[in-house]
Amino acid sequence: MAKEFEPITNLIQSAKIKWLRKAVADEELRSIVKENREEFDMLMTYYKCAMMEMETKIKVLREEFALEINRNPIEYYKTRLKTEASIVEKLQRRGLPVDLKTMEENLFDIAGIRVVCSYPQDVYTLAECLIRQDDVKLIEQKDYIKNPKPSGYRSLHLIVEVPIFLRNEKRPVKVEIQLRTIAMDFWASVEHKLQYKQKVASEEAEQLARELAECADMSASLDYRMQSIRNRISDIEE
Ligand code: 0O2
Repeated sequence: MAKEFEPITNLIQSAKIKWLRKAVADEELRSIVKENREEFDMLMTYYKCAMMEMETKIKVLREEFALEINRNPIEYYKTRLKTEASIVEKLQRRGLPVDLKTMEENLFDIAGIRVVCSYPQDVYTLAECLIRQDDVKLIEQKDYIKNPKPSGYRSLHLIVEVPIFLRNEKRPVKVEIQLRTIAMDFWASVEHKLQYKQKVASEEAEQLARELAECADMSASLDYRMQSIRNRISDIEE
């Protein structure tokens, strides 16, 4: 079945809205952050600590995998904290009030870790290893590998809650984990660049989006083919 592409007028309109929202967000951000600087910084520190907790878990698994199966499913990983402007922009896009309580209750991707694996199987193995740890609580799972986005985007997204241990309290904090293969990561980084190229002519943008969607499908089938070759090699070795 032919894929549906977003009409280019919608894309242009949403780029304009995004720009306007950003301008408003920057202004609103300045006053909100000024009023709540201390509280905001503290909250961001909690997210940073939770991100570090997840990073440690990834590092530990990486070490263990290296010992046990002599092949590391984790190629590389990246951590990131959402910027202040991007937090405000997302709240506004969702029509939510811009305050710290709303931010904490509604945005689950302020702390993020992206883990890149070699094969699709590794993505699920790793996700399972993380979810079954008893201090990790799975809040939400979005499987864009089994159900890719219309753009072609593929990844496994997990929202988890991990405890951080502070001086006088234990606090659960949400972290978004994006797990994907090298091929999915390569595709997402190329496609991400296109999203920010507002000067591309509409026809060209549509053509590029179509080609990218095709590439995503090709890249997915290559991922599974390579995985099957890897499995056959492992069988021979065993
Ligand atoms: P950043 O800088 O990576 O954080 P929303 O964020 O409102 O779209 P939701 O439900 O929070 O909605 O998130 P969703 O769609 O499950 O996942 C959002 C994140 O996944 C994005 O984060 C991207 O990192 C990635 N992503 C999702 N769809 C695409 C896509 O089509 N192309 C690419 N390249 N990445 C995608 P942010 O917040 O956009 O940015």
